[in-house]
Amino acid sequence: MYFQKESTAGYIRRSYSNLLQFRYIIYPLFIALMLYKLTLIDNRLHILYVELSFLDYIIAIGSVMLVSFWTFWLPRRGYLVSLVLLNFLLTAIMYSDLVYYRYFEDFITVPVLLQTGQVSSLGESIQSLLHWNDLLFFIDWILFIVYAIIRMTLLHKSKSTFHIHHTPLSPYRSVGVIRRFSTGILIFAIGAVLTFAPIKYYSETWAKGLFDSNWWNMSIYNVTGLIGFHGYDIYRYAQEHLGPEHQLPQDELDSIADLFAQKSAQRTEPNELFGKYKNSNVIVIQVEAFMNFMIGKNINGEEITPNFNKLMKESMYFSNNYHQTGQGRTSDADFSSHSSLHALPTGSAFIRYPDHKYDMLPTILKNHGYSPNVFHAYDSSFWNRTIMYNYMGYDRFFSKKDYTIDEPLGWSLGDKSFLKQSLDEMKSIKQPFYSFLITLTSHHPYTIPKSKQQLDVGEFSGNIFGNYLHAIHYADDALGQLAEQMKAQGLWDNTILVVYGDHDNSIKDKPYYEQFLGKSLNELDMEQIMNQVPLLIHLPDSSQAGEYSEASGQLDMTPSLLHLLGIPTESYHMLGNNLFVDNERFVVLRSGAFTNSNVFYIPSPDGIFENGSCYDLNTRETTEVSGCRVGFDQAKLELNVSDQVIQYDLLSKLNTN
Ligand code: GP9
Ligand code: MN
Repeated sequence: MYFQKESTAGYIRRSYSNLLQFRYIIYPLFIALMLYKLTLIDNRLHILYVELSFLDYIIAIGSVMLVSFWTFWLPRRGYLVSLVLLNFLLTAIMYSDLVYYRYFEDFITVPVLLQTGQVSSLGESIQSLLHWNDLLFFIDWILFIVYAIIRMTLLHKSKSTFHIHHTPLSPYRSVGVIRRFSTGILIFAIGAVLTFAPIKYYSETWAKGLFDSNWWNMSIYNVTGLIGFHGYDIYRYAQEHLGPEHQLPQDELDSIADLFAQKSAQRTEPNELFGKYKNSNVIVIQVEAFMNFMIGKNINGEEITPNFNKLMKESMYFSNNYHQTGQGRTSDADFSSHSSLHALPTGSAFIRYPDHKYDMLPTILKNHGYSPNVFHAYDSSFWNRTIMYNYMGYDRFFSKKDYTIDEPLGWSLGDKSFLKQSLDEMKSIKQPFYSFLITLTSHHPYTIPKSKQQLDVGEFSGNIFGNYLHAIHYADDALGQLAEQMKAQGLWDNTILVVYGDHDNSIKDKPYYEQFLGKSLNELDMEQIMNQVPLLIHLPDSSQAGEYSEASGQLDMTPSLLHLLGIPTESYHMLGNNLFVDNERFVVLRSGAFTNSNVFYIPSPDGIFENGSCYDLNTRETTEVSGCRVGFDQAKLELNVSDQVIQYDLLSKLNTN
């Protein structure tokens, strides 16, 4: 007989040494691998001020233990398989985060996952975001799979010699189960201490208040690490959506109402422009990735945006205008421009809270006799548009299915045909109308066919920056045709035309811009380049034409248009400036950066005020950071109020006058 009776002590000794060999060698290996990958991702992210410290490693070890402690509860084969699967899962999460970050400068969060259509539609873009040396993330997979196969084969063979000990009736088996169970609990407890003790320490010292009023996921990551960030994100989402209805204390509601009253007073001034264009049609074109740095610029003697430059001569051109978008990109630009509220710190308001109450331009105009329509030749579900546009009060959303795809280009229909077909549609829309058009051809990664590349981009030929210039040149051509068609259709003299860019182009490499502009650029230059988008307003009589260099932003569009149309805004809850009154402007970006006419504050990724840079706009050099303190607090207040309004649906609760 091959099995003999074994003493309890002997069994425990043997099972203990098995565990030592098996679990306690494999497990540290698993943790080491995860640490390696977390370090790798942190290096690849290149976030300023965010570097892994000793305590961050402790948090990382703790959080890996927290997500893996339960594997100890499984028998050895299940244990091994689940560690392999966990490795796969965590690697997939980390790597997806990295790719997503390269494009959006943020991590994948629950709200973003609810936009899976979004991520898969990026298609070609995603490919250009994958780098060869990313393979370093996956080298262990092959080794691990080979190891697992060998290990399992060996286990299979050896199992027959031990099978007597695995019968359910064996008293020794329960000893093993208890040991496994208690080891799992111990790992969980150690993991919890290693994770939460340093986070608690951080949040009571330099990261104080971060979890109460976060406006940037990078700051959370800086405290919690990547696994902790995802844990927090899931917790935050569950709290927002599954918990009881949030009740803000009355004094907080009062201070929110105060801020809106203050903003309302600042934007209200019945000057000669108020109502000057009452009942004019309004056409707003939101141009994809249309940035300000190349407006008026040449490459090899050719203008990049000749049509926009021409339009500028008879329009108001706001040359210090900012996009205020966050993770929701195009949808954020749309949201902020129409609601005069800030984009959310995480995800897109279009997706997270489409059903909440906002004072939106299309609804307001509809109530004043306008026909509001929106045009975008792409799948209507993207950015949850179908649902959101319904709530925004549009009569109709003309999406991809409403267009003849006679100029297939990039993601969908080329801008030229898109703008032409949209204007054709407007012939049958009752005037006055409000038409909002979103272009798409100049979308990342900007590869348009050679036949459509009209510029000589010289040294940028074949790279993404050169492709960007080509795509913008094409979009500009489409704008030129639109202006001509408006004239031909008799719309030029009774329509306010607004053109602005939605956000940056996601090309962050400074050398491209230095090469293009022919000068070296400092932090302030780059911050402005990446956040400035052109804004052009053509008034029906071409009046007020000229360059306006005072700061402005997307939140300003709705209050400003309402002023021109003579619609009082006192009762609306808007945070933007009115560009047609003489008032000091304050523009806050979603990152917490802000500017007025004197300073530009660039926050630090760790969220600490003192680590940010306060630039004096006269010298364009940094000045004492304390000079930005008041603005910093105001920016934070405005972002917080906006977030609360959106998240807690406050406009449906606030008194509307
Ligand atoms: C797609 C378009 C692109 O409909 O709005 O969105 P983006 O990727 O720029 O947010
Ligand atoms: Mn966009």
